[in-house]
Amino acid sequence: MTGAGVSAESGIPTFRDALEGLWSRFDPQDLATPDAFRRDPALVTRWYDERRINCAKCRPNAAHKALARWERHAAGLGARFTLITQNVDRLHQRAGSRRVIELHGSLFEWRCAQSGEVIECPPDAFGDYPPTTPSGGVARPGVVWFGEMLPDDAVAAADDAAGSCDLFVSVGTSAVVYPAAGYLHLADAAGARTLEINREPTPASGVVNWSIQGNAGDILPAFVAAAIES
Ligand code: BV8
Repeated sequence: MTGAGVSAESGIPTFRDALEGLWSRFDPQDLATPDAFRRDPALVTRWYDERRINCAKCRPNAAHKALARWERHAAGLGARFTLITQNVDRLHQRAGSRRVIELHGSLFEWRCAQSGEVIECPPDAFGDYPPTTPSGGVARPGVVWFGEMLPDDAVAAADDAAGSCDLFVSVGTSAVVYPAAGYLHLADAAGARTLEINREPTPASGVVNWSIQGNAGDILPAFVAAAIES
């Protein structure tokens, strides 16, 4: 399972990093909520659209590519590999990962907040905020906000993978946002070995079998290469 730390080396700020420029006066947790969207849909949709445009300009890093390599190798062995991500930047898919469970949705899927109709995103910024939809509603990003339920299909797939794996690896996450942070504990309780790769200690560090501190972009490629070539 990956968190924003896996995309940090691609230039995408994590929630923990102070937001830059216009957004530096905001706490992302105050913007990533249905209440914030109801209060100021223009501000919230502008923030998400700027993040969407920034993510589209960023490129997958060595950590994303190592996970895609691991998935291809597992497929070749007929072994199961499941990538669960909290990230909304679609960099795993751009790195070649085929099966990605997006627990928190995606910046690249917007829908009408009234009708739920999925709308097409322009290649560049929407420009008007909040964007309006063909049915005359207001568009929202297809991400899961704090206080919103995670998509049922993603939860079911993540439950199944975490509950039946031999090894659960948590990479680049502060392990404080639930229910995502619970999957490591679910895997541990189901008998999996657990590994954490993160730049700093987290609440999961004392639970896992192994905790490696450092950059995902350095550790994951080395770990996957060693596993594949061993
Ligand atoms: C839910 C999408 C049921 C949006 C995100 C009170 C009321 C309501 C809910 C709650 C409540 N109390 C608790 C909750 C539950 C709440 C929650 O967990 N809150 C936390 C803050 C305590 N969860 C929810 O609301 C979830 N829904 O519970 O529904 C419900 C419904 C109603 C009422 C009650 C319950 C929904 C949570 C999803 C929120 N959406 N993202 C967007 O992107 O804008 S979460 C978002 O923040 C990210 O997706 C990520 O998962 C999370 C944390 O962000 P970051 O810290 O940036 O990232 P990350 O955690 O990955 O940390 C980065 C780590 O990487 C750091 O440790 C850093 O050291 C490390 N790192 C940095 N660089 C590197 C690195 N590591 C390695 N290499 C590097 N180079």
